[in-house]
Amino acid sequence: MADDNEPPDSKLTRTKEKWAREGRFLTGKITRPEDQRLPPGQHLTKDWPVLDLGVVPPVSRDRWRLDVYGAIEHPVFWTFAEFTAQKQVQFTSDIHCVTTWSRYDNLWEGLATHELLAACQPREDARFVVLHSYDGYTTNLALEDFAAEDALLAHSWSGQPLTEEHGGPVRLVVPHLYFWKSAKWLQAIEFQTEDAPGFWEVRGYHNRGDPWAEQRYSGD
Ligand SMILES: Nc1nc2c(c(=O)[nH]1)N[C@H]1C(S)=C(S)[C@@H](COP(=O)(O)O)O[C@H]1N2
Ligand SMILES: [Mo]
Repeated sequence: MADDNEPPDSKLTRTKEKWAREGRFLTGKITRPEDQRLPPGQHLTKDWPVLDLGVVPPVSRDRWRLDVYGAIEHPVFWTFAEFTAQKQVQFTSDIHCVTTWSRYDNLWEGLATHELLAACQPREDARFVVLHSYDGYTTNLALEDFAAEDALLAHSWSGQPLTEEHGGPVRLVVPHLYFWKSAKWLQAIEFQTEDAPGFWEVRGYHNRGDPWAEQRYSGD
């Protein structure tokens, strides 16, 4: 009989343990005191505005594919069913849009980015991630920001499938950065050794986009 106290000894488990020892991918504190919860220059909204390039790409769950490639040991190519067969999490987090609205307590469900990293295993020299979307949008993130504890690839919001206007079937959610980093209609995730600014980042938005540092535009 298997000993319940014996941890499963897979390559994945060992890699995660190694990352935990190294503190790899940890970006620090997620919860903030209530008086620091709303970043400077933001106001709260109860509704959820739609912001994008104006074209909703027609991608049903049936036709959706996620392609993960680049500086990783194990490229991933998932259908929606394969994606949702991975370990699922529910995270509640706040949205902060660079256009100054914030929305509290959004309940997301999907795949934590650290689970994706455990599956694809970034190479030692991987430092950056580019998100590619079905509408042609791109955005770039440092690997540490992508790997934040509360970041996920979300397929549901408030217990319902993510609507197409908000990026369904699947969008990224990186709560600690401005919302333009949270790519809707996610199609591919590319791991890179060099940084490659995305759609808004080459059009004057800040490369990182930390709301508490008001990193709205390049030069801020
Ligand atoms: N694919 C894609 N993702 C995108 C965008 C876009 O145009 N295309 N716009 C970004 C911007 S600027 C914002 S503020 C949020 C808006 O998400 P929402 O419409 O769900 O509020 O999506 C981000 N992700
Ligand atoms: Mo935005």
